Amino acid sequence: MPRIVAARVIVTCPGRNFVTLRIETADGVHGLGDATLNGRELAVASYLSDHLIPCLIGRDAHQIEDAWQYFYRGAYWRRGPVGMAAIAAIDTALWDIKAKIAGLPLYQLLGGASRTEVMVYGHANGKTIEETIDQARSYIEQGYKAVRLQSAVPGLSSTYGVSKDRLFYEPADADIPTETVWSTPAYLRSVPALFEAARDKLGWAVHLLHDVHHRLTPIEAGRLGKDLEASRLFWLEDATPAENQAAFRLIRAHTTTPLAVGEVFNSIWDCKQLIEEQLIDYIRTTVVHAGGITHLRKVAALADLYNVRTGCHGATDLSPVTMAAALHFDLSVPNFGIQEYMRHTAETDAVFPHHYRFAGGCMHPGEAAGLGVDIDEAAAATFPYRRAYLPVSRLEDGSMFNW
Ligand code: KDG
Ligand code: MG
Repeated sequence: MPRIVAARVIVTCPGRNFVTLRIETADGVHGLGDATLNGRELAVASYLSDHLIPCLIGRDAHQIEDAWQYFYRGAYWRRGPVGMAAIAAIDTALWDIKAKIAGLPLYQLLGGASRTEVMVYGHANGKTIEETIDQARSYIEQGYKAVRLQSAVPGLSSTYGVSKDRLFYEPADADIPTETVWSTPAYLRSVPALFEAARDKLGWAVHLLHDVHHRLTPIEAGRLGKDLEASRLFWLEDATPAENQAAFRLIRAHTTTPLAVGEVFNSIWDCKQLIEEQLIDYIRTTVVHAGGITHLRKVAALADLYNVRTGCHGATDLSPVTMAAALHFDLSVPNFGIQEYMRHTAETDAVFPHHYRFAGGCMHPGEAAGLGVDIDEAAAATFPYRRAYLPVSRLEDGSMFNW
């Protein structure tokens, strides 16, 4: 058996923080797993180093399901973003090792390719509708078949999803959270106009997506979905916070705009009702935040029974290790829908050399054995951890709101 003899956590900040688990077997095979939880990175690093790694040493690296069950059931305290990101990192690293030992790209172990490539969507945003549409046009020129549109809300000093930088969007921008102000009425007035103009200028061949980022109540979301129906969105994402899964019945009753949810979910239990009642069209859970490849495959299998497709989260706070793992998953899973793709910076790409590639609006994980991604530890060591938080959000009267 490939016995696990060493495991350690590498924290690096090539522009933003990433937490990576590296597991090694007695034969010198190593595997990587992403454990990054934006703004709470060191909590996962400590959970792994102080509590899970000591129980990992000596185990058979091939027993992936058993390791998953051991750390999930064995904790007694189940689920939660910290614990599930740590389990995800172990699970991903063990799949990487198994595929390397087999000498195959991971997707071959997941049933093989169900498609030749994976459709991704890019992020177009701007301070005005015109700027956002111009940026969408440049994505289309690069071959993208799907683009997410986010435009600054008139009257607000900042809007989530709208970057300061032309190429890269990084919301974790301060060592104490930046306070932002939110107005739902201003937002609801602005979005339909954005999509009407986008259809007018960009036509109908491109898929358009939009992220509400948990800012609405169910009835507001129902109204927005209805207002956007004529623009035929690919999806409307995270319309409301989804702790209350039943709330989606109300949204569903009012609109045929497809709904996507789940980037913050960490287990199948968070989306069980949403899927079983067909309250959503796309499930956004991904490898790092939902217990790794092993658990994500169970989410996808449940979703497949109810015509729900996958749409994995792929923001820049998910490291290239998650990106690679997600692409192997996407290529293999029967009910794949779309994959989010936000480009990492050149520094991040240098720390995590990888085989995945983009061409013509689609991606492929490559044919290297394992995940096809590594970490350059010498480069990683030159970028020490820097505390960085996502902003927080308040309503105009000062009440705390959802960011
Ligand atoms: O860490 C938070 C980001 O991952 C999130 O704001 C990005 O909503 C997001 C998305 O859809 O990519
Ligand atoms: Mg989102």
